Amino acid sequence: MKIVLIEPRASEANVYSKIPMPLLGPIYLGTILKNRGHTVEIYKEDVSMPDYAKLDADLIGISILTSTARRGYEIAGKFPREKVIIGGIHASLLPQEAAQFCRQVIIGEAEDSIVDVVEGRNAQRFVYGQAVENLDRLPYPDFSLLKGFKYSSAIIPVSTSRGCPFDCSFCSVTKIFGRKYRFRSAENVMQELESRKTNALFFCDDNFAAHPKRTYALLKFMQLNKIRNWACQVRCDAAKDGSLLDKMTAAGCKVVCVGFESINSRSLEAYEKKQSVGDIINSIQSFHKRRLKIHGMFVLGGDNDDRKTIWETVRFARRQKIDTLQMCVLTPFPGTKVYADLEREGRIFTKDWSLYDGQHIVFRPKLLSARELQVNLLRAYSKFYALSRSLSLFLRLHFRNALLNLMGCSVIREWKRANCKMAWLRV
Ligand code: B12
Ligand code: SF4
Repeated sequence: MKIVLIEPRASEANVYSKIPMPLLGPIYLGTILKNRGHTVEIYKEDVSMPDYAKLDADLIGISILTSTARRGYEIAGKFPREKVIIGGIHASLLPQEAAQFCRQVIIGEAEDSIVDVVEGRNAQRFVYGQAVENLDRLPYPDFSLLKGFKYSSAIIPVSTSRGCPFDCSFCSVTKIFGRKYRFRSAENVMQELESRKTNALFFCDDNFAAHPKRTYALLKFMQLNKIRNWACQVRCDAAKDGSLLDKMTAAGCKVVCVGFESINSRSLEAYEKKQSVGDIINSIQSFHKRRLKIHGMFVLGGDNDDRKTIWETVRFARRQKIDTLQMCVLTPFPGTKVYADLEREGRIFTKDWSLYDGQHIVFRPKLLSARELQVNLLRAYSKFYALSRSLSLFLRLHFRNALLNLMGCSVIREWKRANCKMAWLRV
């Protein structure tokens, strides 16, 4: 059969727009189907837009996040319904909604059900995918299936684990992958890394260091095999283990992406993040001591945040020399505790999913208006990613950060232009 898998384009410019990294779900599924002898093409619309007028396939599979769901349904509408299946995070959270646009929805992890669905042995409207217990048995994702993807110059995502033992109130991860942390063996990951001829890797695990013993074993392999230039996502508790950070640095880690979430301790508590502002500051010092660059991720707009919190966050990021900054507004993703609370209180004012991208306010905040939050967020971003900061970084010979800051400037400009179309938000 000919199968086409599609990752819909992002709804708007975001801090990652210049980094065309695919979701791994469609690549894993495409690889499994290819290994079964099917002909597979994968499109990530942000990388290569299919010619829909000419696109023909026996089956179209669409992978949706909440922010890309609207576009995903639009794509589904271009094909006869009996040819379309939908999966991914948002479809797993709201399967009834997705089912209106396709013949079948796969809920959750789809590796163990995709073949039966594609080959017609499972025709249920809602297919409940099983969590893959032994991740070592999955094939290594084949990126050659992804149309127009410039592998040699791209940052290649690698997933070494699924699930997260925490359960932050705004996060979708545990709703799909569960709280049980499952991980691949160090040997299995290393074999994948050896097959990847690439300059840059991103471990897209939500919590790369959650199982220290496995992480240490993997880092040892990586150091021995001279793997260089990679980034990962960790919680700030990882920095409490100095020897882990030393090993990460020795094994080629360059950037840590850290969910700091807030410098407002009441917000950290409300998000059930189980970390303190002190932990955040200590971790920044520990990361920087090892020359690890920090991509700091914050969430703004919770019930304890006001206008000042936004500006204090930017000042904090500059003072602490956080290298790149992401400030998402609190977004009530369906299935989360935040969604349940705001929905119960009648504070969600739009269910246009394309606005659920962490950049648009979709609910009424408590201590400031939605407009104030949106406008101040944009201004705060402009302040951080100012042209003058690029210049100053450049003059101090921090070329990487200067370049990233310039990219940030350009994304914020694009984003401001898009927002200016909305009269109520004119800034
Ligand atoms: C890597 C990553 C990114 C990358 C690349 C993302 C991209 N191309 O969209 C970057 C850094 C750019 C990014 C950006 C964003 N991300 Co992001 N990201 C991730 C991360 C960490 C890993 C994704 C991944 O590869 N997972 C592993 C694979 C195996 O899982 P999967 O793709 O979901 O696939 C499985 C199933 O869903 C299903 N499936 C998937 N597709 C399909 C298709 C079909 C047809 C079928 C049948 C089944 C199926 O089967 C797959 C195999 O089991 C996830 C967290 C996570 N654990 O998934 C967050 C996550 C997806 N991101 C999220 C968010 C919010 C965003 C942003 C909106 C904002 C932000 N936080 O920056 C932007 C928007 C991006 C966009 N596309 O518009 C949320 C999404 C929540 C939601 N309800 O939609 C997540 C879940 C994180 C979270 N904490 O909640 N992200
Ligand atoms: S935000 Fe991070 S630590 Fe919290 S539940 Fe989500 S993945 Fe886990």
